[in-house]
Amino acid sequence: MALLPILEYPDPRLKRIASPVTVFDAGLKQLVANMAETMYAAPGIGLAATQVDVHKRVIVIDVSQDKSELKVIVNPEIVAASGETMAEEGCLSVPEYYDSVRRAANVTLKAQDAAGDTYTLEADGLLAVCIQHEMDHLQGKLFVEHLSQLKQMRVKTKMKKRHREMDRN
Ligand code: GNR
Ligand code: NI
Repeated sequence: MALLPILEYPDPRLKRIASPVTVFDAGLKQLVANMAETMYAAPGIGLAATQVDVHKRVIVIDVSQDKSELKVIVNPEIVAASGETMAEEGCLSVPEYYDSVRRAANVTLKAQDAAGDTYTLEADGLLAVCIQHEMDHLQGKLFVEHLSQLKQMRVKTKMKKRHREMDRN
């Protein structure tokens, strides 16, 4: 297994649109294992392949307290959504910035696992929010793009400062 570097906003590669997975091979299982290890190490509750510069429709999520409920989500589709929620979000690609985003409160997800088997999942609470956050990544969209232009400008400035400081060290 391996830890994968996570792209940070405003890296243009975070804007790429991921392609559906068509081959369910050992390489996919390796990617999933590496993404899970990277998510747990970060630590985060979700990770989209886009964030590790792999532009395929692959997500890992684990919202459990004890890291015991890894969900592998390949080729996700939201087939039903209802309600509305505003929750504070963060993103491994936008470190140290948190803000509230409006999302559907309940989603029904259709997806495949790493073996290619199709399943459906009904989610609410943090899991529903995380699914929507990760699926945005696969479309090249970050949670900060749900915020006002002024906030986006401030985040971009803050991130550029962070990267300048990182480059100095
Ligand atoms: O670790 C993460 N926490 C989080 C909290 C609230 C809403 C969404 C998330 S996802 C984030 C990890 C990440 O950046 N996934 O893309
Ligand atoms: Ni994110």
